[in-house]
Amino acid sequence: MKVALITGVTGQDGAYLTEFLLKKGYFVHGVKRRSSLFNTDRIDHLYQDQHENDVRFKMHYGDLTDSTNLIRIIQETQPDEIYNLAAMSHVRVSFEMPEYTANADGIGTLRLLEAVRILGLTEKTKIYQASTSELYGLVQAVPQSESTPFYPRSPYAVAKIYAYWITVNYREAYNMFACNGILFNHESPLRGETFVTRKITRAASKIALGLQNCLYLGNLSAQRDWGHAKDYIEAMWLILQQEKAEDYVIATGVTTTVRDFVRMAFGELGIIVEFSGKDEQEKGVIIDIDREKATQLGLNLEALKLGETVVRVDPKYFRPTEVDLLLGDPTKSKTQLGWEPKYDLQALVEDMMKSDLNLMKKDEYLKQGNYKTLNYFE
Ligand code: NDP
Ligand code: GDR
Repeated sequence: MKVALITGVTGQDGAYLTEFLLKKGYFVHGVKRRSSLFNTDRIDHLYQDQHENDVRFKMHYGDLTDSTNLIRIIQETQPDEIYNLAAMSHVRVSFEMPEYTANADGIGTLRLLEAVRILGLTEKTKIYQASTSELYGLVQAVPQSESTPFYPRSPYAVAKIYAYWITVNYREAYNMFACNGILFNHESPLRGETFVTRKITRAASKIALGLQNCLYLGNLSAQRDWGHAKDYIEAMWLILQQEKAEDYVIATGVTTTVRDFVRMAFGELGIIVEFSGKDEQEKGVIIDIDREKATQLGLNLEALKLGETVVRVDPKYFRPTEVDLLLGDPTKSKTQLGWEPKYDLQALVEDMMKSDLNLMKKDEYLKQGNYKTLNYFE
């Protein structure tokens, strides 16, 4: 039985990857941080009673900032494959926590590579490093491929560029099977609530149910190449199944503005939103409602009014330095890995909207019964 170790197992990608590897027959070890509240929501459905016989999923307390802990976990688990997904992954927050981000995302990767080397596992253990399209940062060329120069624009991206190069260096210096997946933005119903797509799908659902009046966003003109996390975790696995360790871009090859993502999300509910105004004064207004669809979906038609402003700009969400345009060229991954995404953007938005509308309906129900409802911190 193959053994995988996943850091960041409690995150969006960790959850999908765990499910994927368990289905493939792997034994999966996950590294999770100690927290004062349960932080395993995304993987609770995969939990197995540890006293049963055929347990294939085990969790270990750990942190990318703690070398000895990583060495112990790797020694105990002797993994064939390590997927290093753990990171302080929010770009805007990295401006507020630059030192921690460098430590966890940058040096954390070094700690992991060094642990494998110290333990003499360089021939046995393959390593996947979660690299990112944020490395491209300030646009040098589009579409962005494996040979496009990097120009990071945030403490997060700078930390990840260290992780990228130290992975390449350990591959070259110690002949390790260590690879970078340069993944463009990927989303899903499990996406963290403060990333822009999930913030939009949650808010559109709440507005349609009369639970929120307006959605406040930052830069509406930013363009992202958005795919579905379920497709992207499969690429991670494929990268480690190749004969030779290499780095790959994983992307859809289509880019869209935040503004258009908002339109598509509301569009799923039969609500047509149009934008007017410039910069901080820009706003999104309801210009049409498909009442039949809205009724079918159980929306609150009394709360939805033509001419109502449902999106505004709040400059607090602007970043000190922004990444304006990401558009990936997935030619290498398609030809070499045979990777083909199943979801396009429309299918992704549909999946997220369906899930969040259901979630918000449950929340409305709980609210009516005076039970504890979801957290709304941004
Ligand atoms: P999430 O933010 O959903 O998950 C991050 C995971 O890392 C969580 O399990 C988190 O734990 C854990 N973590 C954070 N800090 C530490 C630490 N110091 N030690 C151990 N664990 C830690 O990210 P995603 O699943 O979206 O992304 C996975 C990886 O891929 C990340 O490295 C991200 O930077 C990278 N990436 C993501 C892309 C995307 O579009 N999603 C695109 C390109 C790269 P907890 O649950 O306790 O917070
Ligand atoms: P990103 O994702 O920074 O690309 O990093 P995010 O969804 O946070 O932002 C995408 C774009 O939307 C703009 N934006 C807003 N963003 C947020 N979060 N909140 C807002 O209100 C808002 N308004 C506009 C942003 O300015 C940005 O241009 C993600 C993370 O998953 C990283 O870990 C990963 O490496 C990259 O994707 C690829």
